[in-house]
Amino acid sequence: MKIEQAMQAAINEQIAAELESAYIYLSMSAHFEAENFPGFARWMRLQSQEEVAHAMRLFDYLNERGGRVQLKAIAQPPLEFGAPVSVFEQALGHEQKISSLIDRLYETAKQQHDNPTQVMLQWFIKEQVEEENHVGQVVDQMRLAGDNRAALLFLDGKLGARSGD
Ligand code: OFO
Repeated sequence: MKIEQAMQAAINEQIAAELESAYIYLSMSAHFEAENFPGFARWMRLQSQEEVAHAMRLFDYLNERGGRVQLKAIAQPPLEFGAPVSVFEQALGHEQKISSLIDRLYETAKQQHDNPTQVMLQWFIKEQVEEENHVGQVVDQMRLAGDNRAALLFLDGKLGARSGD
């Protein structure tokens, strides 16, 4: 069954939100490069790539359902994000916002009695739990490190070891 217009529009909004996430994390990566934290920069670059993959998952799904992908304008991300702890706090706040968008999308799918979209979105609901948990753990570690440069460099090395899968 071809996807309804309202559902299609909501998925297109979510594609834009995921690409906006990618753009924000890429800017955070650039910020860390400029601040000489190559490990944090790599972590954010990989995070950005994950967001593109999320957008593409929705892109492919919409096409599979006979919908029409419509790409939207993406806002320019900030240039500077402050101290490392603040960057990760902003990333956590952003993930919480994305989780509520996914929840809203799921509600729309329920109202539309669109079962395939509900099933597809269950992957995203699980993914958001993981994302919030991962970023939340980094925030906790950053808060423990505080202004201690040695502790921050240790964390930089640790986060830089993140694998690219
Ligand atoms: Fe796409 O999970 Fe983050 O935003």
